[in-house]
Amino acid sequence: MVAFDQPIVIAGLVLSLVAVIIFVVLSAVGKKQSRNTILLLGVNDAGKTSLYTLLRYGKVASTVTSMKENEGTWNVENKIMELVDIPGHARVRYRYTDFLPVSRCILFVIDSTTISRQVRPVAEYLYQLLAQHTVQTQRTPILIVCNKSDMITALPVSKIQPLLESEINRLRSTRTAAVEKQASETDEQEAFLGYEGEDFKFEHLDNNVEFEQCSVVQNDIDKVTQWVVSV
Ligand SMILES: Nc1nc2c(ncn2[C@@H]2O[C@H](COP(=O)(O)OP(=O)(O)O)[C@@H](O)[C@H]2O)c(=O)[nH]1
Ligand SMILES: [Mg+2]
Repeated sequence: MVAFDQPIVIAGLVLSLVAVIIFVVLSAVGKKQSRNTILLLGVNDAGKTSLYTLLRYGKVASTVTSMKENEGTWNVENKIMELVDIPGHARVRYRYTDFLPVSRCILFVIDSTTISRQVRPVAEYLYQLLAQHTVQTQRTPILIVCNKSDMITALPVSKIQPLLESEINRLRSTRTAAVEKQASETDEQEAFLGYEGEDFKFEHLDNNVEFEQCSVVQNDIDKVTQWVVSV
């Protein structure tokens, strides 16, 4: 029989409670701090590896198409971040999902000069990313980096954003129809992106999704750096 009215027992209970609270708080803080990875995603040729090199080494270097991810540290404003450049090839890009739990933010790089022609594969990649459970629950901030703004053929952000929104809208309607057809076979249902009954808009998402244009070859990436530091 335990005597709950004895001071020593009460003190013991209080101490264990305090220990549990401290443990819970510390592990929550630790989890947040451990999210210092910045993911560089996007289809092939967008400029991910060029941006990775520029951020890490401060200079542009020629890149080679690789099937392996690049990983390394980046010191910015006294913070040490982990940069991960995931190859855009459809067969290997799924590996980015391993990094989502530790991702602080995502730089989704697109080539502004080819986006009109490439909007379908780019929107498919982006859709898949936005529908990830971890991206939704952690509300991972995403910057759509509209690269190659030095080229005369580069589309401005004001055109790129609505282009992607209408393509995601199209993808969403075909996917919803497909999911409804299969609903009886699988329980797993993909979260609906945006508001039902309304055309898709990035601002309907819980995530902070922003756009910036930049030129990696001209070392014009200040807006990208500022965004990373601010989120
Ligand atoms: N004009 C222009 N070309 C760029 C820029 N950034 C990258 N590139 C070129 O785009 C090509 C693909 O770059 P890369 O970094 O390998 O793309 P990745 O496949 O996304 O890693 C290379 O030829 C780069 O030199 C840019 O800002 N402007
Ligand atoms: Mg690359």
